[in-house]
Amino acid sequence: MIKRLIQFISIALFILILGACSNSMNGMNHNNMNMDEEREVTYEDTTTKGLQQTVSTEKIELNEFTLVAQERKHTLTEGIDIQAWTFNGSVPGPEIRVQEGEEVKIILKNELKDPVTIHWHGIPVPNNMDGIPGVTMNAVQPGDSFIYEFKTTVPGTYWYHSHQDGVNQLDKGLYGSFIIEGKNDEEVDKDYTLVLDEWMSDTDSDRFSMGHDMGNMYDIFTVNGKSGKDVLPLLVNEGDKVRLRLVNAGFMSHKIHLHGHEFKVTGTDGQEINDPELIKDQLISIAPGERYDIEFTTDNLGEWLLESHGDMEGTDGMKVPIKYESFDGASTDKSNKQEKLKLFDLTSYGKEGSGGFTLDQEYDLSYTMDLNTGMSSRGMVYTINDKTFPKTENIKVNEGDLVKVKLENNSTIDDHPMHLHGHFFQVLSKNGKPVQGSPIIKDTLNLKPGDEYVVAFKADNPGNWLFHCHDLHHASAGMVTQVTYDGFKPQFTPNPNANNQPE
Ligand SMILES: [Cu+2]
Repeated sequence: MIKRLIQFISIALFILILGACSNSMNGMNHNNMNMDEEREVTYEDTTTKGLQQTVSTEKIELNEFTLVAQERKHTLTEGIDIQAWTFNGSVPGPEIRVQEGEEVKIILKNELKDPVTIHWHGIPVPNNMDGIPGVTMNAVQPGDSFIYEFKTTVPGTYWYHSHQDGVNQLDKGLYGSFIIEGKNDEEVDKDYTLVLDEWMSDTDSDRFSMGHDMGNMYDIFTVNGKSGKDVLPLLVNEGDKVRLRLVNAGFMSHKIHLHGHEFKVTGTDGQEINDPELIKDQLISIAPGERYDIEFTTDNLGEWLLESHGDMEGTDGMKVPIKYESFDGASTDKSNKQEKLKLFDLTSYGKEGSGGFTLDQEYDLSYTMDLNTGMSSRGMVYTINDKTFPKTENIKVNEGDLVKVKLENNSTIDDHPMHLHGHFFQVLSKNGKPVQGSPIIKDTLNLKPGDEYVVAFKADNPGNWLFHCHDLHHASAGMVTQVTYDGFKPQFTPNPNANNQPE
């Protein structure tokens, strides 16, 4: 009660302060993407008064539909309401399910007070559909619309999110899953998508004065927008073949443990894993932006947990009950979130095959990206080859080039989940050791401190494409570069008044 009162007073005070300086804040303009300018965070007041409550996430199986960005009140769990920014009034936004090869047309309508865009994370779309303000389009202004059109060529698990001021807009809920069902997908009885995220229960003014690494500020972990006992259970029948599509929309890695069942990791980032073997009691560590598809057969009647392991304050909230419908006993399964189980190792899993690239073949270009953490007069910065965006050096390619990139994480404590837009890359080696087992094709690759990976891709999608860290606290503090194609001209004229904030 007292805490609520303090919270109320601090929010009220905050609104007053915000009111006093709102003119100067609204006047801020980041259109020239210049990191040298002092960055102001444009948080509005965080009350939920007068806002409509969120609805549950719908499934959209059409190939033409509208996504409306709008503000709502969202209940993470009983007693914890937050001001959310949503697509179609839900957190996550609609689960989009379309067929491989379909042409989709999506109308984005912006009913927020800030500009937004949509980026189709992992889907290789034409450059002008990638949704990057100031790079591929102008941010969609309040009251305006934008039409995205592309063909869904590669089946798999993807997601979409705003790429305007992403560090704040994703935090507020502007994301959803995007499933492209393949012609040759294996039939399953249940196909569930689980979108992971973290939230702050207390948005007091501390967050504005803190540095960019606010890991411990996120104290509520959610699955499909709900935490703890409000997470919807997954209902199964005995003998079901179940597919779970895990999507991490947050800024922290989560180690996920499936209780009571053997399972296979069948895909990552929309790409199949070759001949995956059954494993049990291994933790799938899923980094920001990554996806993992797992499959299991329900051969163990009862009620089981799919839970996050670790000892963060929010860990407890990230638990999904798996309920057999014919089971009427009491669940005997317990959390063992502190147990340090084996971490699933994607670099030695499944069967060898050809992914198209090898370490010793010839490449047209080789780049090195030294990822690091530094200090500047503005606070923490996250650098690529000692530079921050937009001063980072672009990876310049010609169409058709075979490109090899060595990524090194020289930060001492920060993970860097690096995401390349518009292309998949093949992971060839980790810490000097060639990848064993299945070829690994991804669009987001997490580097732990000290990690070094070599990846390769073919420059086959002309445009200007971001390559950045998906801990968007790091991206917004510098860790962004671009893959740029020689001779490519974007099909839009940057509007200096659009407040374009690509990172
Ligand atoms: Cu990072």
